Amino acid sequence: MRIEIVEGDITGRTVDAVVNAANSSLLGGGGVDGAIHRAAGPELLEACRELRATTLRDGLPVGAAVATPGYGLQAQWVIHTVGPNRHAGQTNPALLASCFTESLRIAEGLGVRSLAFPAVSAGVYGWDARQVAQVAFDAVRSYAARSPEGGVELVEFVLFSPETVAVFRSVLESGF
Ligand code: AR6
Repeated sequence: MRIEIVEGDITGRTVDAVVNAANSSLLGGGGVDGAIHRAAGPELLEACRELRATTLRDGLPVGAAVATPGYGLQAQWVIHTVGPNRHAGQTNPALLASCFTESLRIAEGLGVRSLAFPAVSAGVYGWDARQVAQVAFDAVRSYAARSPEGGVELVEFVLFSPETVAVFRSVLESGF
């Protein structure tokens, strides 16, 4: 499994799946969630509403992940995950690690070969980008070690700001 760091907007990535940093309602929001919903179009919200009306009546728990089609995106799939909200006292890194691990597990089940993650929880949810990078790389590497035959070949981290790119690069290069 290759890890790459990309600066830019995750909605334009040509990968099999993009991960959305959603909230438990799955009904949209700001940040990367808003951008993905705008780019994918209204069918994405319809698909999320359908999930809420059927399998996810209480919402998507923190650390869990679920897939919908990508609709207007280049990506075939959107994998929605809910990061821990530091402002709500959710400071356990295992919850954040679970977002990456669960997204990979779902991606593998869908036959996804390339996957793009944003910096889950590093925006509105208040986590420090360095800690997100450490948890994310650790989770991805542990997953790859446990699932050496897994189908996901490329994991991109698509980061909006040059500052976040620099932080992720330094963590990756330091071996964290
Ligand atoms: N492409 C890549 N990264 C982006 C984009 C984009 N288009 N837009 C923002 N980011 P956030 P969270 C970066 O707040 O902290 C939403 O309202 C952003 O700069 O999107 O997990 C949800 O509905 C930051 O580095 O996600 C939830 O309520 C990173 O993506 C809540 O925010 C994550 O920031 C989730 O908060």
